[in-house]
Amino acid sequence: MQIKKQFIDGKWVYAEKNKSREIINPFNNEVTAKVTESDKADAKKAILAARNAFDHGEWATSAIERGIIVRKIAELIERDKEELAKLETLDTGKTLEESRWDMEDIAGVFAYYADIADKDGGEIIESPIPNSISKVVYEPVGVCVQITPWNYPLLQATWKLAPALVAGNTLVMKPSEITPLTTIKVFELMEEAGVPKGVVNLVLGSGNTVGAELSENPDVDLVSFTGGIKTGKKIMQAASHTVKKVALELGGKNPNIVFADADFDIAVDQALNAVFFHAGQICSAGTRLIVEEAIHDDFVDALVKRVKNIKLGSGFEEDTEMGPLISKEHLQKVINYVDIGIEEGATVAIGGKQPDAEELKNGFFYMPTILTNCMTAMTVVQNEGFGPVITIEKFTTEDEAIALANDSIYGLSGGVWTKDLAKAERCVAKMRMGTVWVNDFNIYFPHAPWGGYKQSGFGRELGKTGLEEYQEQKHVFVNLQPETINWFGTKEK
Ligand code: TXE
Repeated sequence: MQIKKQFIDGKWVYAEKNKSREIINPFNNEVTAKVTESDKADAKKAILAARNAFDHGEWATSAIERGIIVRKIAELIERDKEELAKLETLDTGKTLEESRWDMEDIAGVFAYYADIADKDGGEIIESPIPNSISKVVYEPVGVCVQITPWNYPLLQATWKLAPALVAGNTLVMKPSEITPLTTIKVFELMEEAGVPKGVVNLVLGSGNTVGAELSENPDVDLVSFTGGIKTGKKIMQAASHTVKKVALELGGKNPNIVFADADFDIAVDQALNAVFFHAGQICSAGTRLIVEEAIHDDFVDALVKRVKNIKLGSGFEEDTEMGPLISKEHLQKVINYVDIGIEEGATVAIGGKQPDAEELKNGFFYMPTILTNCMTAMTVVQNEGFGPVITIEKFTTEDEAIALANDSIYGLSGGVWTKDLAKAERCVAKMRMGTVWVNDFNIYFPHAPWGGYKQSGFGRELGKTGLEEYQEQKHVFVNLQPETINWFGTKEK
């Protein structure tokens, strides 16, 4: 099996230490690919290449040129989207249908940033000082490190790559060591699109070695990270030594509030969609269902009835609705998580174990699970499980629903289901989350910002704010009629 290489300074190269890593198909535990295993030395080389390209290259000079190249990347992704979708399913186990949606979104994000690349050249400010010009211009931050997770490997990479490129930065990306395949392919496409040498660099390998070097290296100006909260804290600490800019998206435990006056069938249907895509491995999964007492029992019954029919299997099979979890280690984490919930008093309404089916035995499958009788203080309600698990809590008043929803260290997203839009607006105003959906869940698009309150992180991806993350603002003041001030040393001693 040919070993896939890293991309440094415009060249595909093996890692210094000549080690490699096997990439595992989570559906059957088989090796699908081998990739070179980068180390700290490779990270340093990649940073140096990005530094040189930024300090001595031309990438930052023309926003129009950058827009043209980023548009080309969007077109190439559009051209190769089926191949990319298959690769993503192979790597993550998610259904091909989901991977296809991801690729549409990914091409759309590159296109969105290509569109706005040259649309904001800065602004003239009304100067309070006569005969002067005051203007604000936007400049790239410099060398950006981008560390991405395994759940939406290419989507998360794109949310970082597209704005960073459009803003004129150079970068080093490190995808999750377990899902690098689509990111490798998109680096090939960026090369084909004509991104100049050294502007984009790709290192592969583990977080503790490569990731740590990238986060602390003094030649890096910004670290953008999507992943777990523990790793986010380490990165923030490592980056603090040289006061790098940091942007963190650290997941969530997202409340989904259903009022008794909501459209029952739609709310049931969407409560399932909110969680079970990609087996619940979504930072914004609505895993914390908060249901008004009057409809609680009927709601649980309706959910269980639907969950019974969810078809587990290979992401490549057309009738599969849910694939496996990403890895053996992650499966074990989800098993322990549900077990703790049961010990703490939650009731398993359905699921709560691995499936028995023989054909799923080699994969990392866990059954879609609903836990009732959940209380806010429970670990399963507070911690992000990142699996196909819904916890259900009850409420009786609007204030109680909001208090429950906000009782979390996280604040990424949440949902409210009601036909009373005034009530929805009252809830929205009090919910401490970066995104709140009313009568919907898990909707995102390139134009709107994405990111968290509280320990879900800081900074925003997507939208105009996503571009601003990668820009410095420079105030330029030009005095058109300079005069002496005569303050220092004018009085003879
Ligand atoms: O992610 P890590 P893990 C959550 C989810 C999951 C938990 C842990 O709850 O159960 O995080 O998952 C790199 N310096 N999310 O441990 O470690 C690593 O190589 C620099 C939420 O698999 O956060 C990978 O590229 N980098 C989430 C990336 O960090 C380091 C998505 C993410 O891995 C590093 C995934 C270090 N010291 C998991 N250590 C979301 N927000 O969407 C690791 N990495």
